[in-house]
Amino acid sequence: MKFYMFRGSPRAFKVMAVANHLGLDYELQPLDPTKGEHLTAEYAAVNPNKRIPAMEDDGFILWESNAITQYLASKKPEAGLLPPDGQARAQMNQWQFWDMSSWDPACAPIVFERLVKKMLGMGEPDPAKIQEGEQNFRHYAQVLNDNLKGRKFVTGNTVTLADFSLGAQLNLAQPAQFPLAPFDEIKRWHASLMELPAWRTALARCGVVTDL
Ligand SMILES: N[C@@H](CCC(=O)N[C@@H](CS)C(=O)NCC(=O)O)C(=O)O
Repeated sequence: MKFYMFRGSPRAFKVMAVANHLGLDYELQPLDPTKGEHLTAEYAAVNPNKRIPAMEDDGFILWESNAITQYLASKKPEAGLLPPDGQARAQMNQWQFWDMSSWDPACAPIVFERLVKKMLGMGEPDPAKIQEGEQNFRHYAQVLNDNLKGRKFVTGNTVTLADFSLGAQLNLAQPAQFPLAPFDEIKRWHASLMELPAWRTALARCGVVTDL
């Protein structure tokens, strides 16, 4: 199994962390965004969106990070990352959809302004975009923080794919200066994810944007 990725990408990180948690073997195919290696015709044949991550498993190709995590988890249902029960599964899906609709788009503009622009030589952060991004971030962080009250993990007391999906962006909290100060539940939860061996191994292999 092969994962196409950028080093430092939280979306690639979550796929790697889930594979680690499940004990699945994989190889990495790093692409260099500073050289536009994701924009080639060869890569467009893998992911026509020209984005990472993407996965190849014995000729089967899949893109969209959360879809890849579900595919991986379905290989090892006994691990419990993809709850089998209807309501528990639906709740897990709810948070993974919320990740794509709300949380990832709230985090990404701050990461872009503070980290990606620097990496790609695109100039200084735009203060107006940072202000707007931080306001949006606070709105969604409040939703997540409130949900985590009384729960160890996002959907209850066991870890699921929702934790891998939502927690991945927080690896960038310090370098991207996410305004996390009032959100103690999020900080507590992310610290517990950082203790997972699968999380640590993925961080070591994937790095963060600032390592580039
Ligand atoms: N919803 C997609 C987003 C993929 C995405 O935007 N990936 C970024 C890197 S983290 C990318 O490839 N950006 C390259 C570009 O926009 O040119 C997923 O979760 O897989």
